[in-house]
Amino acid sequence: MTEAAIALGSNLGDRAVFLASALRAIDALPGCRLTRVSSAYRTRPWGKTDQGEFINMCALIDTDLSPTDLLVAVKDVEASMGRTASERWGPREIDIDLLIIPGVEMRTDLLTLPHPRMSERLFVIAPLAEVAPDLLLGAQRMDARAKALKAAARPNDCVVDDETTDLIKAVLESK
Ligand code: PH2
Ligand code: MG
Ligand code: MG
Repeated sequence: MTEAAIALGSNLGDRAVFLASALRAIDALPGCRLTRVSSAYRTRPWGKTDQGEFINMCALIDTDLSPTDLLVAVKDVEASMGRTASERWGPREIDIDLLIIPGVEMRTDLLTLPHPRMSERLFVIAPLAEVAPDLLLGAQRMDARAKALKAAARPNDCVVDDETTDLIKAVLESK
């Protein structure tokens, strides 16, 4: 059994429903169990800026799957939810990315761990620091990384959305 940190994002359609459904589907995967879920954050689009605001979250899971099998499984969840978008950094109904599996460093055509661009992205680091403040990225703790990125951020780059957080938690608690 290993732990994995994952990121979720949505900026198309009913974002809260996509995120809650994705989390439920991940918890229902064979050999996977959701252990912690962050708040939902409203975040400014990064990379390609002329698109709608995202909602981002992070979660921790316990899994029996290998990193590659876990990636295939979460990509299946994206597909089963009707994800259509494919433009790089463009709008999408649901995006599920693997961030960190402690002790695993890998680089294949399919998967690089830790996620190669996560350290610069407040929309990934802020929710991850909430569920795993002492997780290390290189030599740095996630709470320290979040503090550094927040100090350099603009006011509405990444803000907790209490209403969406409560809505998603309610869906996850109703089995
Ligand atoms: N995902 C992207 C590109 N840009 N910006 C924000 N704020 N949140 C995202 O999840 C995001 C993004 C491609 O995966
Ligand atoms: Mg992504
Ligand atoms: Mg992705």
